[in-house]
Amino acid sequence: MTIERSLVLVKPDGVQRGLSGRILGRLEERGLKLIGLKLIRISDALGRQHYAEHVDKPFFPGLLAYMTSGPVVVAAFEGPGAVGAIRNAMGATNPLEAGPGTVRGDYALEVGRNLVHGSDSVESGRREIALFFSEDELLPWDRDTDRWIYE
Ligand code: DAT
Ligand code: MG
Repeated sequence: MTIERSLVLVKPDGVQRGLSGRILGRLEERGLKLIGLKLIRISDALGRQHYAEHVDKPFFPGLLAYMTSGPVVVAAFEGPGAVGAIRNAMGATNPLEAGPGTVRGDYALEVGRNLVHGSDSVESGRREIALFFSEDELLPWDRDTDRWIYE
């Protein structure tokens, strides 16, 4: 499996509800490697760029208001098949359809308060990480446990 990168956002509801550590912890425990991390408030402009594919959707104004309403935790993760692994760990977009054991299935009820973002493809991961992090904010590193997680 090739090493992929994904952007993960703990959305404002996740930070407000004190779930940031728990959400990132699930991904860390899975074996995904954290290579960038910060707390920011998303501006309107950044929100529009991040969700460019949704700007014309009827739910976009509410989505933008939600995403800019408070601090978010911004993380970049790396690992074999990281994009799909993170999407699976997040669960379906609508939390009522998300399975047990997923973040959204365990902690959320509504699509407009679904706690977490993860890139939906390797290409989106590249684009979104470049949007949220400058190159010098990313720190690829050799983890002593890598050989116990990757073959
Ligand atoms: P995901 O976050 O699972 O990648 P998405 O990219 O389709 O889902 O949508 C981005 C966010 O927009 C999603 O996390 C919540 C919101 N959203 C999507 N569909 C929606 C809908 N039908 N009504 C309200 N909000 C929606
Ligand atoms: Mg998406």
